[in-house]
Amino acid sequence: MIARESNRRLFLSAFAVLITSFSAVSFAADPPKETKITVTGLHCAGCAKKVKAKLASVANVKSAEVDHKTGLATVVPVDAMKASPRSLWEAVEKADAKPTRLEGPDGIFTSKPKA
Ligand SMILES: [Cu+2]
Repeated sequence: MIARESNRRLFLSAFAVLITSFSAVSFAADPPKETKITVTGLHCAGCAKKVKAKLASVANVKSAEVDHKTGLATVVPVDAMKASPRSLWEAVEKADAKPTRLEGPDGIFTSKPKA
């Protein structure tokens, strides 16, 4: 009885490991659709709103959220589309803020992307 219970536990934990590795693989194979931009120079909610509006007006952008406290902007593209990292970077600059890092489907940038 005890042996059978521990076998069951062993089976369940092996199963859990299998499921975990499966989800890790599918996560790694699926690049992020969102773009995260680190922005400096956001002093208040008004600054964040300005950046949000500029980001939302970039082609293929569905929505944008900007948090002035964390300095993080999150941009969601229209389904199956990609927003140009360069255009997003420039949108932040046009809102009088300074992007320092951009991470999205095209990679990680710490200076203005070329495309
Ligand atoms: Cu402000």
